Amino acid sequence: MATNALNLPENEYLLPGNRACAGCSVGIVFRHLSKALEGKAIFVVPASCFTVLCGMYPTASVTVPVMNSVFPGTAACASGIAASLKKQGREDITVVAMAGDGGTADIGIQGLSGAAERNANVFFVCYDNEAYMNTGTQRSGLTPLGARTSTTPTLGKGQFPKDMPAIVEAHDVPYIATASPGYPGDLYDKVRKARAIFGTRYMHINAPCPAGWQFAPGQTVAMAKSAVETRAFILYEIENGKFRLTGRSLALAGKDKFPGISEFLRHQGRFSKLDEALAAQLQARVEERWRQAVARHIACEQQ
Ligand SMILES: Cc1ncc(C[n+]2csc(CCOP(=O)(O)OP(=O)(O)O)c2C)c(N)n1
Ligand code: SF4
Ligand SMILES: [Mg+2]
Repeated sequence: MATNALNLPENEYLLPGNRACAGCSVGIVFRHLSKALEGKAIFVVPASCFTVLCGMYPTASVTVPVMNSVFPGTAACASGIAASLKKQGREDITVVAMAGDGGTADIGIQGLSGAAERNANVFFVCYDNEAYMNTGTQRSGLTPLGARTSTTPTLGKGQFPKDMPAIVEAHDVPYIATASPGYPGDLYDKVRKARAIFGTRYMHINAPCPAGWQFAPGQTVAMAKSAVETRAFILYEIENGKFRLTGRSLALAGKDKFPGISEFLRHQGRFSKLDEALAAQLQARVEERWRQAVARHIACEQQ
């Protein structure tokens, strides 16, 4: 049975109160991730909003071990810890490298690539808030086209984001998934699955950020859901090369009418200058990526 708010286990590894902004989605992500791992995990974290959320002993807000690593070394540190745990016969502990989009797709990408190529026994989680938020919303390789950031202040970013799960897939790793704090049951179930798999596992999580995207803190979950409803963010998993739409995205595959991308973006201050030309460019990309995802889902089902 799929996990939902009613049958989610009560164990908690996130303590009340932390230094993240009000309404930050990263706490929702960590809460469900750590529940699924039953706290049996060591986290390796580069500088990011998640470092701030975790805090420092003795006022840390999480009850799992966290090692702060240098930016480019996240996956390498995690690989070393995994090797050490193997030596000690403690492979029941999951090593989670958890980084933001900057720490994954830009500054940490070579370490991730090396770990994935070696199939190191590491679970790499990218929470994608779509900019370098911790240092004041600079654009990253995963910032969407047209989003205004402190380094793209007038016209917005001029490029589409990298397709990070596709980059990791090119390394032939055993498990890749996307997830959303708007659908924590789906996230939880995917972490449970990833936990039981040996090798490099990669999860890409859409992480709405009230401060950087400029929306009201109470709208975080609605924003995460809207990303999936408009198909700006697609929920799927790739297990040993087999692609499958999951959760709400699987349900949407049977529909032929969807809210437009501007339904999702018009509530975000970073897109306050969204015009028809930009909306059309973004919509075309959504349609193309959705078409590819549905076609791949059907093709894999028929195999
Ligand atoms: C090698 C290196 N470059 C730059 C920095 C400065 N820095 C600290 S946090 C941060 C932003 C990280 O962005 P992201 O990985 O997306 O995480 P977020 O802050 O958005 O959670 C940067 C650039 C650093 N600490 N080390
Ligand atoms: S800047 Fe965004 S991601 Fe960072 S703590 Fe604040 S809401 Fe969370
Ligand atoms: Mg970020």
